[in-house]
Amino acid sequence: MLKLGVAAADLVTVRRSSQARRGRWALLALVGCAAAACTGCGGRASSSAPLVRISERDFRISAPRHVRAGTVTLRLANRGPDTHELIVVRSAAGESLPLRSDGLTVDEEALEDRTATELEGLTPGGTEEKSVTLAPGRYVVFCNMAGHYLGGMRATIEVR
Ligand SMILES: [Cu+2]
Repeated sequence: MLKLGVAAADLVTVRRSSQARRGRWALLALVGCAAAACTGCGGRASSSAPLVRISERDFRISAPRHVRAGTVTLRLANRGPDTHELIVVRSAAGESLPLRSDGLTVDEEALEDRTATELEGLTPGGTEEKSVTLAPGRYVVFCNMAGHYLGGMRATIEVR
């Protein structure tokens, strides 16, 4: 787990501090690290960038309403007890995001060209950081595990 974390740090700075029973969550953590490496194109977390703290629980997201435009470090904490993820997309006021045909998940592919970043597979008790540069505008952050967006795991952030 630690070795994987270091390897993933080449692409993205990932800090995980899962207090969950390690055996049970080892596989999920592995998947999480692999996913973090895949989405590493979002860039390295910068220590000088303002910190934006976001926390997730079943089933809601706590995020600041306003964030200053520019490069920030997202610090995502999963207060569980479920596994969660976070996707950041630009969104018009009052817009509901398009759903896939399953009726349970947001159609991420349809939002690809306005997705700022994503953090995937965060296990309960874990935290993860990722750097992202946000242009001014309105953003929706949400979790796209099946049913979680509809269950209330979404929040709006105004970047200005
Ligand atoms: Cu979720």
